[in-house]
Amino acid sequence: LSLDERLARYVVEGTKDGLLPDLDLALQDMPPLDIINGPLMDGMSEVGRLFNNNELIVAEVLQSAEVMKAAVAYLEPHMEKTESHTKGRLLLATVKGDVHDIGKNLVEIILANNGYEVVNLGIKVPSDQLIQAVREHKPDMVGLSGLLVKSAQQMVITADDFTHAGIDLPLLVGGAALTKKFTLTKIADKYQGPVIYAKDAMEGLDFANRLMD
Ligand code: B1M
Repeated sequence: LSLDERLARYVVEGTKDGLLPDLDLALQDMPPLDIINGPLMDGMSEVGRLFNNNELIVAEVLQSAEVMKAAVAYLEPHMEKTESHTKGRLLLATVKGDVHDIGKNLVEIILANNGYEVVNLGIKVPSDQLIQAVREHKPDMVGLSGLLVKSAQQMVITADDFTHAGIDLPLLVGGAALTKKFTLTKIADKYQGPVIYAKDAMEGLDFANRLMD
């Protein structure tokens, strides 16, 4: 197998045997983010496909998620960073009812490495907790992640709750079940502030940079 195929296979098979030496090899000619967005994400897509076809069970998907997390944690120190946290503060969460956090944590790593202070509230975060955290941490923007179809709906509810709480901070949303169209119609419809859809963590960073400029 090629190196890319081996990296994807660690994720698909949920095994870490040999993962770190292969990540070291990959680091010799690829930036860490390309390793994540390329072979590791290919592996995760395959896991999603197999799970969808009932060829994997939740326990096996969890193992794959552990491998992905271990790989991201190993690659993180190799990413380029700016030293200061001066560009702005992002409050970040996976919405209520959703436990998926790998994409959210990637957003945290990428923004934190690029000069943002990130307050990560974790998973399954309901709007009242978000509203309280906005008041406490006074962020410059709020980031919501969610991978389930029902999470997209939960973002609409959260946007509506924000509006009723008088919050109009820029809202950055992302996750597999979301689309730009859903964001600009359903979510924006309930929100009094700007809403931005990011298809991946880098796009999230681009939007954050544009907002803070
Ligand atoms: Co689940 N899961 N899962 N899962 N899981 C999906 C999402 C699913 C599509 C799989 C499938 O059926 N093909 C499906 C959703 C169906 C739907 O609603 N459309 C699904 C399901 C059904 C479920 C359960 C209901 C299964 C069950 O229990 N029967 C259950 C839900 C539990 C719950 O949330 N209440 C469940 C559980 C799990 C595990 C716990 C086993 C595990 C998650 C572990 C964890 O996160 N700690 C898991 C996993 C790993 C997946 C898949 C296979 C991979 C997700 C992932 O981590 N991808 C996923 C299938 C898939 O997506 N192909 C699937 C890698 C990650 C880097 O990508 O998070 O998309 P992602 O982030 C991307 C972009 O979306 C974007 O940037 C990232 C790339 O740079 N992004 C943002 C994300 N958030 C952003 C925020 C931003 C900006 C960009 O700004 C704030």
